[in-house]
Amino acid sequence: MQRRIKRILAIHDMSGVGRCSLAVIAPILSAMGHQCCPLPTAVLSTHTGGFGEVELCDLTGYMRGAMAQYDRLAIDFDCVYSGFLSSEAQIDVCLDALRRCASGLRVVDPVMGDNGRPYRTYTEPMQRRMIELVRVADLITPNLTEACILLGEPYRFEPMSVGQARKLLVRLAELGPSQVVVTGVQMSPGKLTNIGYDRGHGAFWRVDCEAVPVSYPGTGDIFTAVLTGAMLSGDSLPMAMRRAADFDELAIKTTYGYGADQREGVLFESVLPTLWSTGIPEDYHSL
Ligand code: PXL
Repeated sequence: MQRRIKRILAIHDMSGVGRCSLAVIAPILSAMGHQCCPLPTAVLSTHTGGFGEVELCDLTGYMRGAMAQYDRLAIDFDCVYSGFLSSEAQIDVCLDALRRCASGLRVVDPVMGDNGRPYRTYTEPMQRRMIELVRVADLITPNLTEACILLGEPYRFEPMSVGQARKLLVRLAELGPSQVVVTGVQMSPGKLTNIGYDRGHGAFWRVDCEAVPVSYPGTGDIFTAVLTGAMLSGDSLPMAMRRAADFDELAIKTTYGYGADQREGVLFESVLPTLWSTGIPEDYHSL
């Protein structure tokens, strides 16, 4: 049955302060007209990026129970979208959820780290096993740090040529997903570029954004949420990439303009209404 409102199982943590994961993904997907069904991996007092000791309650057992109930009720999803995990065992729960969504959109944001460093809760086995989720995904959205972890390569944040960018995307697609987007790549001075590959169409894409000299937590979660919402609404991959980058860029600039505390994430609430625009993005280019 075609649902009028798409139902998305969003597997991510719920952090109380710091504007990341489900606290940004759920309002974004709702604003885009979709139903977000949160499957929280953990509840945290804040995200792990700069607030010191964090209160974390792992929900692996809860996740198993919730999925078993969805099974009993034969509840299906138009999209399963996984993100921040808090235990290695959650990889198996996600694998099961992704496999059961064979006719829907399977999105894996392999959240593991940023700026060349893994997040402190991500053990080496979790990093190694993330590839298992990538193998069953249709679309993945690593940042450059996560792309390097997936490919077992050292992280280098330096200008990338078109040839290097294409090769990176193809190697990630060879792991399984037919669509790959890598965020936060350096290709032109003063810009940050999101690069994409659609294996089915043999097409490579780039979407450039103005670089801001501050890095905010949660911007990757926001990007993947808008990208996923846009794909479910019928955008092409490059249109969805542009829509996601525009929203992120506007939220980042607004936050930077106010000089808000970096740890608090971006003031996406101020720009949320822009998601209601039905305009068709066009500022994307072949890579
Ligand atoms: O935005 C990624 C993210 C998600 N969830 C938690 C995090 C982070 C990044 O720091 O700490 C709990």
